[in-house]
Amino acid sequence: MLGIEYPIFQGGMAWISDGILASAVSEGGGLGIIAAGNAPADYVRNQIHIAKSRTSRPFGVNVMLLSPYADDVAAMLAEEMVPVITTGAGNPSKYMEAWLNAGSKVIPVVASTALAKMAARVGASAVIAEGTESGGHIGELTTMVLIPQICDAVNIPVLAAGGIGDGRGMAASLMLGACGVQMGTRFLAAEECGIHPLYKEKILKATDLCTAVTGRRLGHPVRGLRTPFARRYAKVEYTDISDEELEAMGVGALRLAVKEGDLENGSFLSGQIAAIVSKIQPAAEILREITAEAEEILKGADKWVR
Ligand code: TUI
Repeated sequence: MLGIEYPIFQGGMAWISDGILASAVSEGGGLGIIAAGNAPADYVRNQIHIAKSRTSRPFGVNVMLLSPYADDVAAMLAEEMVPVITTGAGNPSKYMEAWLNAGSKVIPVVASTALAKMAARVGASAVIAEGTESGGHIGELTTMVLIPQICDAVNIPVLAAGGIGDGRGMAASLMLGACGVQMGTRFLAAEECGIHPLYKEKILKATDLCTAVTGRRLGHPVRGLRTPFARRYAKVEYTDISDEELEAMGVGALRLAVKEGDLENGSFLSGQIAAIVSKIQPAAEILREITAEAEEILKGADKWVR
């Protein structure tokens, strides 16, 4: 459907997934995805031009639907004719007609069967079902329970996301009914990922219990590493602090992590799978390695069959 070699998407991570990372993943045979995050449309357009200058293979752009610039970014994407548009943190229905008319394939990230069905009804080409193991803004259900339920709910292809970081996760996702995967955290350790070196180091050193969820009180639960910032936030989240003050605490923290490596004040978003990310390597090698691991496991799966 997409003309890619490996059924692996690189998740659109705000401030992180730029034209350089996305083009490296696409050149390597996966689907690289530029994250719009909270950025203005001109920034995203520029990243699209960077990606187009570095690869002739298909790539995608992720629209973060809570962004104040979501309308502008959506309109810009209809002009730029990007092969794939993914969406996150909301319902993309109001943009579907414009994007489909522009010839893009639209693949929303969903965390429930209700939104998956709606996406299919309004013309999505596939959905990415993202479990609560993932980093960033998360839903309630785990990948293990979400994937089969979404597969039963819709007749379009399903990709699995959340908690997948190697060939075991990929093979398991395929067994649950997915036809591909999206990974974010593993690509934080790609050579072409431009995050601050201290961010990479924190991912490589992470252990199983290193992430925590904050932001539930404001309705936007977000998973990240347990850092001083996350601990300060968690400490005041259920006090009498106002919503406005709480909201203000989060502003800029993502940028401080990604660009400055600010260990004290940065918000280092990460999925629960960070502990198995153990080396920095080129994006293309990540794609080859994970696919080879998954193939090996799937070939050996007949040991379970009489
Ligand atoms: O969107 C993400 N991950 C993100 S977005 C982000 S930036 C941010 N900024 C401010 C507040 C919160 C986040 C960092 N990481 N992943 C895709 C995703 N979408 N996960 C869960 C959902 C989701 C949840 C509920 C999608 C739709 C939904 O329901 C919407 C509806 O209207 O039914």
